Amino acid sequence: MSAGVAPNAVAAVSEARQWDRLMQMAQLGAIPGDGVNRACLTDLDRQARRLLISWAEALGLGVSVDAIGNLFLRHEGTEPGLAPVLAGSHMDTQPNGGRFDGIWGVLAGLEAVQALREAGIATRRPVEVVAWTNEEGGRFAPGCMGSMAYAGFKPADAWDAVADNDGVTFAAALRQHLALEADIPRRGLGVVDGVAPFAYVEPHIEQGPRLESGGLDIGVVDGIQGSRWFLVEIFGRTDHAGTTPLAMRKDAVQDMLRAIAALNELTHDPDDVLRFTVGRIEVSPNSPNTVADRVRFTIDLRHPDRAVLLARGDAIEGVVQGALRTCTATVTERFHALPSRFDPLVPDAVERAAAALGLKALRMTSGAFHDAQFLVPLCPTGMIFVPCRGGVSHHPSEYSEPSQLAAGARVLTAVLADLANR
Ligand code: HGY
Ligand code: MN
Ligand code: MN
Repeated sequence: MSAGVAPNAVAAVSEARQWDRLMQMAQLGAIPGDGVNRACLTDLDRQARRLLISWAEALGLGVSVDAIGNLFLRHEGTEPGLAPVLAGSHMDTQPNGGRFDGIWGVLAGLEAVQALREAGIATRRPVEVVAWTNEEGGRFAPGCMGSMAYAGFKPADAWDAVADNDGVTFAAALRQHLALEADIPRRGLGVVDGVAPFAYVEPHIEQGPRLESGGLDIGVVDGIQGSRWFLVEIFGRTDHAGTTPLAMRKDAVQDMLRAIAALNELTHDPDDVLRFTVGRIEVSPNSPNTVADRVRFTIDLRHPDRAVLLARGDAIEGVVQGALRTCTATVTERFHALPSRFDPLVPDAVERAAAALGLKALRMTSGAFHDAQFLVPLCPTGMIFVPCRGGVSHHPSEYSEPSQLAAGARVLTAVLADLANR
């Protein structure tokens, strides 16, 4: 079914309804500057999920949750046994996040399904809107736990011992979360009864400047660059800041500075393609007049080329160890997502739908990681990007126009009408 075949479903997409739902969600964890701070597996996360479920139930969608908290909203097809088409994203945000990253993809899925139902478009295949658990990795590292567990990259208990800043483990937070959602029907984790999804489509804001600067409406995402996360822990000794000669110190902060300076050299890229970020630093005992005996810092390394990502990432441990002068250190890899390319099925469907709707589209690789990359081994996968102002994301000023988001939802509606009738 081509995009032109479902014009009434596309016409049933409501810009105002989608925007209103987004603004209601943005109230759950609102922070100054129009931002949102809604970490995974918190009361705020559960309030957002309950609000989403209330909209889904009003539509008659089937609601279910799996063992790692992934939430599914099912629109039944005329042939229920067929593999479903999945569409969605995540609902958790960064601590200093915006109103659109993740949540728009979930609400676009709901909007598209509602438009299909209001237009009376029957789909052979079921369509399931999905909200993946812990995509951001801000509270519990790494990100994409829900989609990784669903796709079998890691067992669901792989991160049980990971703790947040308050010492709460992922296992304890998930246990509490599932208990508080005990009334929601359960489903198996991952491919249930051997039926893998037919396809997965993830709408998302671009989180970069290319669409806006090119005056474009839609990003036809055909791949995602690779990401690797590391945790570096440096061990020294506490000493008195006033009496201990510098020559006698085992100062974890000073060795951290040496290690980061050496890592900056390792990751220097004159073409500015490689991404290297130290985003979190913890110092212990964190006292002005005590020499630090322990530092933990994170590394987020990204590159679109597999060989470069592997070579630079594999060199990190040696560079850190070589930079230390008085302390010892451990380097632990916590996230390993190689660059992924999408099967043409979904990107081609997105491109056709954008063209049929008269939207200007660009094929592109995503610089941000997404749950979509973990669905790639399971089924044909793709993403629909819409522009965001100045390319800004992971910041309260993150913004996309209601009309841009509605255009994305219309493309998704056409793509779902296409794929769910294959
Ligand atoms: O970090 C990322 O790429 C994603 O936005 N969580
Ligand atoms: Mn996101
Ligand atoms: Mn994000």
